[in-house]
This record gives sequence, structure tokens and C-alpha cells, in this order.
Amino acid sequence: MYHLLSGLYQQLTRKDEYNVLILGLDNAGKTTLLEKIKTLYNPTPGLPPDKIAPTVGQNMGKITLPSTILQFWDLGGQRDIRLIWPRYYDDCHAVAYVVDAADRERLEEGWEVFENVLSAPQILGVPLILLANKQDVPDSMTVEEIRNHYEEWFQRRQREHAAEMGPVSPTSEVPTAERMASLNVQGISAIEGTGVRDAVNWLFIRVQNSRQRSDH
Ligand code: G3D
Ligand code: MG
Repeated sequence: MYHLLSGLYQQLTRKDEYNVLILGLDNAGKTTLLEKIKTLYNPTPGLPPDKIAPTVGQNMGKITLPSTILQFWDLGGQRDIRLIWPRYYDDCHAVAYVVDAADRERLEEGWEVFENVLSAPQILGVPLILLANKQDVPDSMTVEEIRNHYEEWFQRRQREHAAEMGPVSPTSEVPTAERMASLNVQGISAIEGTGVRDAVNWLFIRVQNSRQRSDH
């Protein structure tokens, strides 16, 4: 009887853990976002923005949601550190890719890196949200502008590829194009917290859905 009840209890209180990678160029606001998520969801607040130093290595933060624990991994975004990102791909259940919507100069560099993430085989089929951060900056690009900028960059890149490789584009491009059509872009301000709960909710729902699919 005890085993039956404790088994039932465990079943009811079971919390599945999911890893969410927070990726993006350095200075995009990844660590600020992680600390804001911790502050919004945990009893002990995360670091305030003025205490955040550039990330060397990784930062982690766990939040508890109904029957779910989301474990966020903020990996450093500098060029050298980006080389270790793929080591985390195997165990990742969702990706939040952060761009600095106020930094037009580095957007293209950000798309190159984004494209590398998208084309990693382990990431295909993993829920992915693109976060247009720093929406509090008056001159920042809107979600619509970010989406268009990415689309234009992507199409230009496709044309360049086609020019180099002939009219037949590589088959590896197809999933990327499909994914672009269903790409979810959300505007946030990691500093002010605007849009952050919406982004976390989206990730929560998407990892729940993928669990239900894999339960059957
Ligand atoms: P990273 O972890 O992606 O490298 P950080 O980025 O979280 O360290 O943030 C880089 C800089 O951007 C920091 O400014 C941080 O305060 C700022 N930042 C992050 N998110 C926002 C935001 O939503 N709005 C605004 N206005 N700024 C943001 P400093 O000046 O410390 O370098
Ligand atoms: Mg950082």
C-alpha cells in the first residue's frame, strides 16, 4: 500500500526537467535575460543589471513551473566561446536566441550565428524563439523590422549560395527555409522585464507539447 501511495505521489508531483539554451552574440542581453527570469520566477532575485559582468563560460538558472522545471543555460556569446555551444545541443529541449534590436551594426553578424544554430542537426525540431531584445531603447527595431531584416538577409544569402553552387540549392537549406516561415519572434526588454513572461510561457508550452508527443 505504501509503495502504491508513494508511487502515486511521485507520479502526481513528478517534475520533468528541460534544458533551454539562451544563445546570441555577446552583448545581446542573454545574462540580463537569465537574471530577469530568475527574479520573476524565483523567491531569491537574480543579479541586478549593474552587477552583471561579461560571461566567460556559462550561467545557469532553474525555475519551477507546474510539473516542469526549466533549466536555462546562458552560454557566453564571444567568438571563441561559441565554439563550445554545439556540446550543449544534444541535451537541449528548446532554444531562445537573443538579438540586440538596438544594434543595427551587428545584426548581420547575429544572423550568421543564428543560421549556424538553426542548421545544427540536433536543433532541428527543437522549439526555438527569437527574442528581439532592448525594446525599451527608443530607436530599437520592432519585431516586424527584425523579421524582415532576417528574411532579407536570408534571401540574399540564398542567392549568393545559388550563384556559387549553381541553380540547385543544397538540400540542407530546405529545413531552414521551412523553419523561417514558422519562426516565432517576440519583442522583449530583459532590463525592464517586458515580454519575458510571454517568452517563458511559450517555451513552457512548447516543451510540454513535445513531452506529450514523446509519451505516446
Ligand atoms: P550578454 O550576456 O548577451 O553578453 P548582457 O549581454 O546581459 O551582459 O548585456 C549587455 C549589455 O546590454 C549590458 O549593458 C546590459 O545592461 C544591456 N542590456 C541587456 N538587456 C537590455 C535591455 O533589455 N535594454 C537595454 N536598454 N539594455 C539591455 P552594459 O552597459 O552593462 O554593457
Ligand atoms: Mg553574458
